[in-house]
Amino acid sequence: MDHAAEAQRTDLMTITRHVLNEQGRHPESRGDFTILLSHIVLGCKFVASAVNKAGLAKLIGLAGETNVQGEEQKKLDVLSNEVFVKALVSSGRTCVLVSEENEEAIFVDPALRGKYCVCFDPLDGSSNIDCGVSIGTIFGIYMIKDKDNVTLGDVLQPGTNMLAAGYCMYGSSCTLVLSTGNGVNGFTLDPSLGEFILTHPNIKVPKKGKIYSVNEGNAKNWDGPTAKYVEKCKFPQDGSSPKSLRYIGSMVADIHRTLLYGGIFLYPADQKSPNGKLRVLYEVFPMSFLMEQAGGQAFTGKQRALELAPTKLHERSPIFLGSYDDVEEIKALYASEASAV
Ligand code: AFP
Repeated sequence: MDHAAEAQRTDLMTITRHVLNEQGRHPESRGDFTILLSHIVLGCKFVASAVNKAGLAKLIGLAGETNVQGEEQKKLDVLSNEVFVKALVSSGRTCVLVSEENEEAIFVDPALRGKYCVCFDPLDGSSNIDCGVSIGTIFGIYMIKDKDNVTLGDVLQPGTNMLAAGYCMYGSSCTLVLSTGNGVNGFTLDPSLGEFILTHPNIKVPKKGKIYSVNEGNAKNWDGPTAKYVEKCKFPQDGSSPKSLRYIGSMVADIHRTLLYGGIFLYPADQKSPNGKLRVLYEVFPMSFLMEQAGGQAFTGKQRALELAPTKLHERSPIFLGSYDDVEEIKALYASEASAV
């Protein structure tokens, strides 16, 4: 009998226990973050259950509304957004919320205010809902600067100020990946217990990977460095094997695979979308934070992604993120293009 494995199976590290352990590293902490996280976890469990039941409950289908980016909104998007906004407000620990689904920031009623700001995409990859592909919730957490003088500046902070970030992937299993700035850990929902259990401790992205992930349908509009990079992935000149292409079109799923298997995920700028597609506050920043915490890198084509200083809530940015060495290569291509000008 493997006693170590048996001990692990019966000594369950739930996400709450893990965060309480982390809290021990901050003696001044009063448990506010743990409470906030437990509300986020509740939102994730609700959405996981709704996603699982979607077909049965006939929740799939257009709600007849469009979101701020002009995309068709599905019922699950509306539902997930409502659940997260209510869970975050009722935690009593938040002050400003930014959701992909709301044009304006939500300023929490002063009576319910706490010290955290949360930027989130309640259901990213929603165009994949109808075909059962993995989708997810993405979130990034900041600390408010001054509780009595709350402004948009509290959420328009560079990603380097982020305290914690994570995502929950609703797929063949439901996995919540979290970093509080001390590495990255993955927790899988045990449906029989209703608890997220630590299953992927201390995730490290491989230094170099064998996979590239990009929407190649946009290739005709790419800039030089992106086109050269993808060409190198397919026809390497250094004798190495070509990389494999994997692209789901659901950022949570593509990043989850990249974190575990290594490689690079690209959503570059192109002639049609000079700022790329992905949103800084609730896609680029949280995923870049996680990737760096796992030992990888995140680059915009010009700078370290987390050093961007957003000026608009729904701002977009090109993004290249993944294994350290793979991102180094694309950085070198952009640097040589800049020096050639
Ligand atoms: P949807 O929420 O509209 O499905 O968009 C998903 C997403 O924001 C992100 O999750 C994907 O990585 C990216 O867009 C896919 O974009 P393309 O469809 O242009 O490849």
